[in-house]
Amino acid sequence: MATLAPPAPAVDDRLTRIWETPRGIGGMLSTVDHKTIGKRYLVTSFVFLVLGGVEAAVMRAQLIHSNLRLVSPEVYNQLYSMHGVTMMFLYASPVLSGFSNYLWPLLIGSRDMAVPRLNALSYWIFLASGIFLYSSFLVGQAPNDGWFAYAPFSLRPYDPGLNMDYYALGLVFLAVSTTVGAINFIVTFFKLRAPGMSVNRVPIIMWGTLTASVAIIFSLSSLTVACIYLFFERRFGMHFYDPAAGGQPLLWQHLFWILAHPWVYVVVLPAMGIVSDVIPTFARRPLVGYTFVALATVATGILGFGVWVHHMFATGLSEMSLSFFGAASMVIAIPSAVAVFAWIATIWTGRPVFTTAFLFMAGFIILFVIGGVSGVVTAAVPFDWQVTDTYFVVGHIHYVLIGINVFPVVGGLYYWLPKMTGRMLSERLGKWNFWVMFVGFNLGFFPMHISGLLGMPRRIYTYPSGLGWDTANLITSIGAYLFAVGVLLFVINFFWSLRRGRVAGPDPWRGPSLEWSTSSPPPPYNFAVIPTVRSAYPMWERPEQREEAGKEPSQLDRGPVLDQGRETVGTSSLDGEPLAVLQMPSDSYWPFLLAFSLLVLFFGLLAPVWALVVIGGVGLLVCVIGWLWPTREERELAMREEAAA
Ligand code: HEM
Ligand SMILES: [Cu+2]
Repeated sequence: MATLAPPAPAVDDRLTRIWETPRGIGGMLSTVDHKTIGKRYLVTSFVFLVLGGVEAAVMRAQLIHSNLRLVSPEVYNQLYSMHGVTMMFLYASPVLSGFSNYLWPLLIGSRDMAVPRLNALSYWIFLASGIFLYSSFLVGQAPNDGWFAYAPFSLRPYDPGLNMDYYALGLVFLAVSTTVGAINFIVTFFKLRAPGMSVNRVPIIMWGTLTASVAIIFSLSSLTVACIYLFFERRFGMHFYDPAAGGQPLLWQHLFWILAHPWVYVVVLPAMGIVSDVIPTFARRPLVGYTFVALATVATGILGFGVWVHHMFATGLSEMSLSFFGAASMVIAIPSAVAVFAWIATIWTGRPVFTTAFLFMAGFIILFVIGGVSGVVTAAVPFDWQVTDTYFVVGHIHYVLIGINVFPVVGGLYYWLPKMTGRMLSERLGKWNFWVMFVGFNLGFFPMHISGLLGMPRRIYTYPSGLGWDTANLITSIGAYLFAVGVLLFVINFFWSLRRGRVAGPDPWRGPSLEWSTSSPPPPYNFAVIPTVRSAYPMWERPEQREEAGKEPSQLDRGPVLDQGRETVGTSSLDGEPLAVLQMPSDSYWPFLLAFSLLVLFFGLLAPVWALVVIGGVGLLVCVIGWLWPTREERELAMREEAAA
């Protein structure tokens, strides 16, 4: 079974046959390959970024000048609400799942994620819930109460359409996907790392995604409960939030922000991980303070649970809790500062190569500091009272979200797309791409702080002239459009590279980690042999280092081959000691069918058409049973194992 020599070409063929997904629609719907799923996540979330961007573009057209009537107030409400929901839930977090899904097995020398079928399920549900939420535009009733959907506005008497039913059901639906994805990441992190890859040797993006996944497991149920309550209150006349009937509007705010503040870290920590992994390649040296950055990531995730009330400073809570949550919100800046110093020190002491990917990471550091400062100042309660619900906050959240998510994401794509497609993007167009985005972004979003300080409230569809807001809004809109041009340049560069890009080869950047040891794009089985890892930067071990007495080198081309079926090595949680050969599942239609049943079920609940609910429910049951029903091979395997025992 396990051969220890470099494998012959015949082995490659055999592995390809074992791991390849058949072409055609059947293969498309049944594949569980993490690389395909990762690319789907990336493409789908980019489509949502563009949709959210179109909504933003309409808003910025409406606000470019005072007293415009391009869209009605009702449409404007739907635009900013769907913009927020899209960007937060359908773009910012799924795009990072795309990176992690594609990259993790390649970073840890594995052949797939730990639970590939759940992985496929999480993608299909993500897609289905996105379609569900966006179908609301077709009936002209998109969510219209902001992404944080405060009660009592979201209750039936004040908002009678389907709008907030879409919101409540859509987010419960999407939560299934997110939860399943998080479980997959956590198990993969602890069980599938290559032999020898102890936890202090994993790339930082894995710490980011692990922390985000744990945060999701602990907090997402809070939003799910909040949305179920909301749906019950709207549909069945229960009273959770309506004060007239003894409900508590603040209950919604607590439940929402207990998820939504950690969510900020869900959409930034893996992105910060991307930065920590890309900077060393172009600074040509290991990350300064690896352990501190990893610990800072985890610390941020933990502290992130203790600050949600800073979104509620203006709600009349007790002074004691204001002081506590204000202080906690300041403390949480400390681990972020640790990471900033580590990045700067890495660049400072390295020999930076100014590629496009590097520029995006360096630009990110600047935006991160600005967004961090405008965040820390709002942790001071009296200041927050002044700026809450003004454009100052809109400026702040975009520095954080675009600065810490979009910039690392685009930079990360410049870095890893050559691995995914086998082709380089244009560096020349890339430089334009960066500068247009960077200038456009600052031009667009910095003046928001000023209009906010001048008192401009957020979520208004227009404003009278003569309040001193006109110039800032004009500049903001121009900057926003320039930024959009920057994103467009990226899309152009991507399509250009697919046809004209230089062939990348396995390791175009001389990267340090395992993904660069395999071809671009990687074969279906990722690695012909499972590597053994002895350092955090296995591709950077110098030959003389390998021969140093007592220093065991990493082994990238010798090791277990595992070509008797879909197999990979399972290792111990901390040290990465090999424990078992794991059987990985085959492709399957069940995840797709299950997601589809859920879609039917959710549309049934929305309409409400109880027949659809029943059909969807029965479909769900059939899928679960079919999924768990052992195949013939699985039964045979079980019998063989029993016989051996
Ligand atoms: C071209 C890029 C973008 C532009 C021009 C833009 C513009 C805007 C504007 C004008 C608002 C305020 C609407 C209002 O209060 O009346 C807004 C809100 C918001 N944006 Fe963006 N945005 C962009 C990208 C993003 C991205 C990438 C994210 C997240 C990753 C994001 C997240 C949000 C959130 C969470 C809100 C709050 C929505 C609410 O008040 O319910 N935006 N955006
Ligand atoms: Cu917060």
